[in-house]
Amino acid sequence: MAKILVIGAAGQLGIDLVLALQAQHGVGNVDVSDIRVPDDEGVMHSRFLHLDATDEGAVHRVLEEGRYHAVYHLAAMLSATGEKKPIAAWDLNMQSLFNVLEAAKEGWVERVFWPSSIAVFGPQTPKQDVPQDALFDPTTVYGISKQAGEYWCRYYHEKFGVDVRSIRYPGLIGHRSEPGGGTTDYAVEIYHAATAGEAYTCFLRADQALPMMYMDDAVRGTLELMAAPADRIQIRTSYNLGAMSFTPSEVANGIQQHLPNFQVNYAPDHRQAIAESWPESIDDTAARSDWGWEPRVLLPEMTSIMLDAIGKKTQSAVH
Ligand code: AKB
Repeated sequence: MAKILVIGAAGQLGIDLVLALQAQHGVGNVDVSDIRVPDDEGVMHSRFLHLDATDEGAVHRVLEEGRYHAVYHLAAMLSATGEKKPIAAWDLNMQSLFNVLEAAKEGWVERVFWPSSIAVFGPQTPKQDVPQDALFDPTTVYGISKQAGEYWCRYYHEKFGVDVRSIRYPGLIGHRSEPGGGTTDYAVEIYHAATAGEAYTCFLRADQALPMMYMDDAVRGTLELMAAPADRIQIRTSYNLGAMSFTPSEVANGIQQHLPNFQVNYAPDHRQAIAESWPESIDDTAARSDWGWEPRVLLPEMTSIMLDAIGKKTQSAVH
């Protein structure tokens, strides 16, 4: 069985992706690394390597020794935190990507996955059904780093034959892991507040629509992209991937169908300006036709899944 490494395994996507990779390839074939220990027992069944993704020597040592078939490089600083630490965000997001791309260029890794984001788009991008090659004008350091990273991925593919694949994720919503420093984090926090019987104060406006995706769809899409034959991957920057688009008030209404007393207040903060600069919905025709992408879970089903799963977790923590 081919060996796999996930860099940034302690993050929101990392935890879910590792669990899916373990199920698909066997725990012993998936190594996980991060600068902090992942807060998930299942993830920690894999071999854990303490790794600073910006440390070129350390990353190269691990990849040269590991000879992994695939590396999923997820370490990044997201949009909201990145605005507080712009230079640190740029350094982490770019240096870590170069470290992995260079290792792949050396032939130590066969296939690389690197996440991009809807943050590559900006105020001048159309708001609805953003095409794959829309005008990019990112306003955040995170978005600028993702846009630059996309072109570096394509550069390493075209110049050096590196098999690097990427997805522009919308906001991701899952119940197994906590979000960390993004503008779309409200869409996870709101479910935790609701199941705890608390009111939620949303940091975005009630009517701010954004593209979103249920975590299991995002993980499945990632694995499908990575399993596709190389000649199906026509886009070596990053694929648009859509699922659903909703506003905070639509999520709140959905939750109130299950928990009628749930209350939401709105106190938009600095993240509102970031959200406003992003599109509301995504055209993912290329992903659908190149490698068969199709979302499965939409808002009503996701709401039931999230409330149920977080509720059960809370109950088992109490008992
Ligand atoms: C963020 O909000 O920064 C991320 C993203 C959309 O890439 N969730």
